[in-house]
Amino acid sequence: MKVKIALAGNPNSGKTTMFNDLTGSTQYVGNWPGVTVEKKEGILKGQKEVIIQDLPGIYSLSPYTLEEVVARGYLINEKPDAIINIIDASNIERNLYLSTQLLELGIPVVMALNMIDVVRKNGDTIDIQKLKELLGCEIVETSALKGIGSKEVAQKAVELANAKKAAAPKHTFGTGVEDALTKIENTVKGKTGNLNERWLAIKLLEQDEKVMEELSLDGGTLKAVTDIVKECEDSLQDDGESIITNERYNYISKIMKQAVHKKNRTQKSAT
Ligand code: BGO
Repeated sequence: MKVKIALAGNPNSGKTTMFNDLTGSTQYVGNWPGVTVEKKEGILKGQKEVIIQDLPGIYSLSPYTLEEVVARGYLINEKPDAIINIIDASNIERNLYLSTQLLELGIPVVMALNMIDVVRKNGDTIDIQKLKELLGCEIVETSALKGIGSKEVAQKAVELANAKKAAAPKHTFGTGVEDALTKIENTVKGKTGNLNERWLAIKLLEQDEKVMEELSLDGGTLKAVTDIVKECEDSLQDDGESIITNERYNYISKIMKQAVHKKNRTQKSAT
């Protein structure tokens, strides 16, 4: 049986470099159906049964750009067996925004902490053990440019895919948000097709139009969800999308404080 592994990350994280390293000359290039966004697929070197699906470079799984819609559609509908989330470790704070969302999909995730050569050259350090603990996924340090770690990250993804071991995200939102999410999950239970219920609840709290449109809930359920969202928005005095976004940023700041040590930051604060 074929194993499908998706390669997801921000633009400029080194995705193309890693994809080439993993697949060599076995690439098929086309377009995603109905759009002029490039679709690249390849076979993992030395492992004929493993397909690597390169996804468009994205910053988030929101529905605002064509690339986001394509990448999200693939992850949600095709459900790859595992995701390699490649991040530019020298820009970790910005890159983690997408990671927090990928971890919520209920799919096994391994993070490739790419550009680790740049991190080391800058004199910065990342506490991998702490990062694993805080994120709840496997992490491999890589330098796609130098061919370091790519094989290990792919191997880890294959292992997780075979074990069907979904990421166990450690992030929880604030109590008010978690309460609303649980209520939404209970309201839409049994009406979500094969979509991950927690992911869907987050999207409904964000009032994600594309998800609402595709899910086409009946009037009663939609009203119940809208009431829960409104109650949460009123009590936190913000709109659903901003509430979720702000909480993601707070979580990322906590990760930065606990797991990332920037040499320049220390120098600045010492003066
Ligand atoms: C140029 N380490 C380092 N140091 N650089 C890396 C690594 C790594 O681990 N991985 C990738 N790069 P893409 P997306 C470039 O192209 O794979 C570099 O968008 C240049 N080009 O070589 O394209 C990689 O697919 C001129 O750099 O990323 C590339 O995700 C001067 O990161 C860039 C300097 O990689 C983006 C760099 C003409």
